[in-house]
Amino acid sequence: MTYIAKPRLHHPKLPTNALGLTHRDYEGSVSTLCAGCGHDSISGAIIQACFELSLPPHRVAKLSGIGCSSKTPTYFLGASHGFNSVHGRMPSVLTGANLANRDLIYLGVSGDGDTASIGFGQFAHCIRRGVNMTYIVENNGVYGLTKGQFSATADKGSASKRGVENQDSAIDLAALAVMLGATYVGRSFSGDKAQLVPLIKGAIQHHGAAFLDVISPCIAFNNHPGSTKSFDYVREHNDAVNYLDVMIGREPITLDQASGSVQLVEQHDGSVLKLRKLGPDYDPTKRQAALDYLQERQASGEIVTGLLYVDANAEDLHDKLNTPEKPLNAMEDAELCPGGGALEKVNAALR
Ligand SMILES: Cc1ncc(C[n+]2csc(CCOP(=O)(O)OP(=O)(O)O)c2C)c(N)n1
Ligand code: SF4
Ligand SMILES: [Mg+2]
Repeated sequence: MTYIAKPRLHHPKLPTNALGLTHRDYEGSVSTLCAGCGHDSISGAIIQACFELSLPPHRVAKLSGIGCSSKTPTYFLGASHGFNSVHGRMPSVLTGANLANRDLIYLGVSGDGDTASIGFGQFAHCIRRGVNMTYIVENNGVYGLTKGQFSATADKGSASKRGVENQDSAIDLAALAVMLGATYVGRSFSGDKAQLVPLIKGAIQHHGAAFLDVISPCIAFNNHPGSTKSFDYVREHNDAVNYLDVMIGREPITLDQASGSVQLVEQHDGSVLKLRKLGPDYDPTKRQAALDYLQERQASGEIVTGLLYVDANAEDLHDKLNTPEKPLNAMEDAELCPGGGALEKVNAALR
């Protein structure tokens, strides 16, 4: 329960990271979600990723919309900035915050209802603009908070808990993100922390729009036979194309697999993504090939997971707009308002 504070005491021998912080320093309030909800596992993976990256919690801004998924930022990174916005409006609030202060690390958390229906336009535009963020959709194929209606990511032919068949085509958010111009796109499963934690770490290190579609079963309304977002279905149909390691700074790169099955991708900030390739022909640096593979596997009922696409030298929105480095809240009056003369010049140029 969010009003029950977690005890501050912890075992004195808990491991610490480079900042001297423990895992506990990255936690939030006690979760109020149903016990066993996939979303709680994703919160655990975010905590683990931020701890391992030694992120200063006060440098992170977490934003969300409305839904069980959008409630989760309360359950991790309790010492970070947080804003629980309106249903489907997280992307525009995040874009505004990012434009005002590029120094923070932006984490957008949303649901399949929040992103693929009411917030669909917002999602598309913040991805195509290349806002520097990690955008995570906790995808359960239903509106969990409002008691289990099909969402737009529910597969055609999948059955609701009451046995009603979904007649509409599903929206594949990961494929759409690739198409819309996201420069880091991954898909994973809340039940596979070994794959999910490094994907989140790589997304946070990425400069540009990073999008993660995480299948996250709703145990209350969408975990029955006939559902294609249940724990059993995802385990049986998971086609993992790769597993990732993320190396920060000057960590030595060790190749523990045959080099043919390992792919190294160096990102903008010097971090290296080390991909243990499972599908030997899958190359995540090729946008069109990624789309073809996603559609081909989807047609045979498989769920492709792993790092699906990355452009390691991407530009973000600030690079495109050539905005000043300094956050707006650190500027003096004279910088924020150049005066009437400057306005007169702009107006004259438009006459
Ligand atoms: C403007 C507006 N319309 C509708 C709702 C009702 N509503 C609340 S949450 C939700 C859907 C949430 O689904 P999803 O984003 O998939 O999150 P989940 O609960 O499944 O994690 C809806 C339709 C609302 N809160 N605000
Ligand atoms: S209703 Fe579904 S999505 Fe919401 S907390 Fe319960 S299991 Fe999770
Ligand atoms: Mg949902």
